[in-house]
Amino acid sequence: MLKPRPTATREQVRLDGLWRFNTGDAADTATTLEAAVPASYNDLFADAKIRDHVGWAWYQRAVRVPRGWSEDRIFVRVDAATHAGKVYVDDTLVAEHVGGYTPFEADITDLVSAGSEFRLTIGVNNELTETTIPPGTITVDAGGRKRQQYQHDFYNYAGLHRSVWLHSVPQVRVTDVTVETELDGTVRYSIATSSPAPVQVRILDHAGELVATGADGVARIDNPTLWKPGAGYLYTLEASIDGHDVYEQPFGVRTVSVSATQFLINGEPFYFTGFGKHEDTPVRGKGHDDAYLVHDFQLLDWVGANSFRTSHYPYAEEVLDFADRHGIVVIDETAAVGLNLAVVSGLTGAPPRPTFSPETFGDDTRAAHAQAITELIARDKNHPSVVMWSLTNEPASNEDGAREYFEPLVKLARTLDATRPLTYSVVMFATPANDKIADLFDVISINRYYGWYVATGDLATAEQYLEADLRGWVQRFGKPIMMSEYGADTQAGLHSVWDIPWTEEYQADFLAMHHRVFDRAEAFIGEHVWNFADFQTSHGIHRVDGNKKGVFTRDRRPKAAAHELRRRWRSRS
Ligand code: BDP
Repeated sequence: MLKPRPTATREQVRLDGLWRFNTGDAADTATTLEAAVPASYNDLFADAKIRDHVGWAWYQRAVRVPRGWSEDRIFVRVDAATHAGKVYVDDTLVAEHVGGYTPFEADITDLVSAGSEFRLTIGVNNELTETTIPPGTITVDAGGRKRQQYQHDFYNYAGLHRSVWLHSVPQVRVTDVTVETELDGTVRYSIATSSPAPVQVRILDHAGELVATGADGVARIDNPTLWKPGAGYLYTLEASIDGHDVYEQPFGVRTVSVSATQFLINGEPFYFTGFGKHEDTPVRGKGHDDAYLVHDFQLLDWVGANSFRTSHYPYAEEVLDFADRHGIVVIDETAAVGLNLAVVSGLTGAPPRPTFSPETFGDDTRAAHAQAITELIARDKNHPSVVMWSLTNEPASNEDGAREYFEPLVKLARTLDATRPLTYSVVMFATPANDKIADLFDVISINRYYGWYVATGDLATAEQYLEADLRGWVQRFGKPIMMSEYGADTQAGLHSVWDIPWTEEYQADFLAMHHRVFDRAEAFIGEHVWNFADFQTSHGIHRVDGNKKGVFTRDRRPKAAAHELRRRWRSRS
């Protein structure tokens, strides 16, 4: 789906700000509550009923259509309604969408008119079930109240997490653009239109100078400036339909591939340094915030990180646009986190249920997962910063049924995008001996907590476990391997002269131990620490006001480990 962009033929109004808000079965025009957009609604109000609400919540406001739009088609676009959304123009339902981190839109031209006002209502549902991505379970307690459980630790924030737009497009228009590049400057593109129409293509450089024109789906740039990690040079593909439309699609000239045990960007070996992140800040929850966007990228640069993973869902498009411009490398993940019922029994002691079965995660879950992959690739395919798709985090890839579940999804992702490698993050219980799906993927990304959940406080034993584990994957699969999660909860300000878990010294020593092992490992292509910053979680005895594995606190102050990482990563570049 094309991102709305201002061009000579297209205009946008961003509908961010304060909207009337209520929870319940229907929008309530008498409500006195107002909610900020974009933001999660959970932490805005001092009301536990709203914070713990399970079901629909409603946002409503008046919108005036700009006077000059009478010849255009008019759309409402919702960048993210987590986890499902319904859009009404006055009393007419115009769009419904399931999936909390990808955009959807509706053509509302026939219901509104230029210069006049209408009532825009958006319902947002936060329920997670066995057929949503991510999955969860809803129970009803003794008082008749719905309770939400899920298999991931981060808090189930909900609401309008990203911008809502009113935008105009011409009647005859470009509806999709796909760009693929080669290092010699060959640009292959395909363009879809709303009705058959000839499309002219021009390629402009960063300064807006014409550098190539397209014919039959190909354009050639002489001596292209490549998009590189650390140097995000962008061109623009301008697609126009004479007399009707112009759309401008930024892109970078770069290639990505995997060869034997290396990860190559522009044919050169790339080593990932960085983090698994979250979209998570105080008060706003998962709401996108440009100030945190800028600051987080400043901190990535300060610490010497060249990359991050969008754990555990697609991030706001603004984040990827920023990464494109600044040369930060991204592993782009679907919201398929928690396809693992053994994790629940590990935490609660409940008898294990098989993860993949018709009663648990079966065909309907897989259909939702396929939709999540399709929408992720459709949205993010043109971002040069995105070098790999992560199809899922920590599934039960060691259990029966995993291969049958994942094989069609891997095939689907390869059909939708043949240019990017695929990976998934491997859970602790899945080992080189019992994992059933790693051979289907290009890169093996492993999440391991030796020295934290296993061999807690014993870094010498942890070091042996880690080394044996890494060696096992290389021996069985012979593919590039990276560490997609390793980390230790750390209370900022807690210190000790001994290796005591939760202290800042322990986190730093824990990371140093891992780095010694990585530096000896074969086929090893990168290190992503868990996590960039502390983040909010659901309640539980395993967390104290959230997950504290951040190298930065939730308000982005460095712990001692951040300085350690900075010494290591900055000396590499
Ligand atoms: C891993 C998950 C991650 C958690 C982390 C942890 O992938 O989302 O936050 O463990 O326990 O299993 O800190």
